[in-house]
Amino acid sequence: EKSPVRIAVTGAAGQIAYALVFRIASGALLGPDQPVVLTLLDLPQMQGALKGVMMELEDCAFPTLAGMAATDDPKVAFRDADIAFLVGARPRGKGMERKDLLGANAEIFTVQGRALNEAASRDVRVLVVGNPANTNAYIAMKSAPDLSPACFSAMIRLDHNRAASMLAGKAGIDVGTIEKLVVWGNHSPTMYPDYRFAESGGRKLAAMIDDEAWNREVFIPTVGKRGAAVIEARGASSAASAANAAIDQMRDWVVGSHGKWVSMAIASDGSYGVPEDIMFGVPVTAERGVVTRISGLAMDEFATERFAITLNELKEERDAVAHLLA
Ligand code: NAX
Repeated sequence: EKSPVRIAVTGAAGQIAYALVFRIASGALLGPDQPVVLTLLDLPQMQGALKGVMMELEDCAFPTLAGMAATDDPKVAFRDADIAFLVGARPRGKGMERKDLLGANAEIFTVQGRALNEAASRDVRVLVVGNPANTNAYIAMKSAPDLSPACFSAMIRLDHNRAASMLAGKAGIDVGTIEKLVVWGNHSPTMYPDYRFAESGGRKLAAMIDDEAWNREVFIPTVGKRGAAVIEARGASSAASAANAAIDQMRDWVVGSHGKWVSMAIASDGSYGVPEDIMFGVPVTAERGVVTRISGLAMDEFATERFAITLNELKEERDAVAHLLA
């Protein structure tokens, strides 16, 4: 019998968590032989709703769910955590400027970073989903000096999955056959989904599609605005697909991507000219918690331009929160 893996989920009474925690508990993250213990964090006023989520988890009778607890204290939530999904965040309120949003979230992710630093397993793997995800992850990482920067990543997998599905439709291929797709940069409409290197069954997608106008005028903007399109259609933001992407990114990270390129936002080591520590979406492979960046990919003129747009946004976000980290 394997010992349980301790998994913390924040924003656990929210809509993404409502799709996420049941899949984690069912074994969709770590497999049917790996018991998990869930600790669910949300605000004090959400503890009642959280109790309801726990009642439903109980009613699923998942054999892999070895235990669970709810709390409003980050230090309790992250105690000995092996894995943490930071989903909860302050949403943008009416009349709130981007600066205010960054500030409000900086506060949350400073507190949570410190709590991780103090209480989590030294090998914890932290995936930040709550927006602005890249900069929130940067703040959590900077607030956890005793943990390796490699413990932190931000979610760009939903954008990656959205891009893959759209490419599969356009090229008339099965989505599962797509390899070497990249989404660069920030999880925001500035992200750069890039299929210049992508292949299916050994054939280049760029050759199969061969339509640069479609790339620039349809594909990139549609992927970038997909979140808004879902809100428009559903009357609520992406939840099940976001939870699915969180499972995908964490599973590939801690179990392995088996040589397949996946996009992850990780702390920059300076490659591709991204200043160190900025959480930037890059192609990686991963095996048992160790991420290897795919480096040295060529940039043409258009790619350079797109890359700079999303990088500049992340630099601005970093600079806007710098005074809060001192
Ligand atoms: P909900 O508003 O349904 O749930 C958020 C939950 O977080 C609430 O229960 C709230 O009480 C809780 N919360 C707020 N502050 C907290 C704190 N300091 N500690 C613990 N819990 C706290 O939002 P939901 O739809 O679940 O979305 C969650 C976050 O994911 C949002 O920030 C959203 O913007 C972001 N997203 C990120 C995506 C990505 O690809 N990176 C895509 C989907 C999603 O938009």
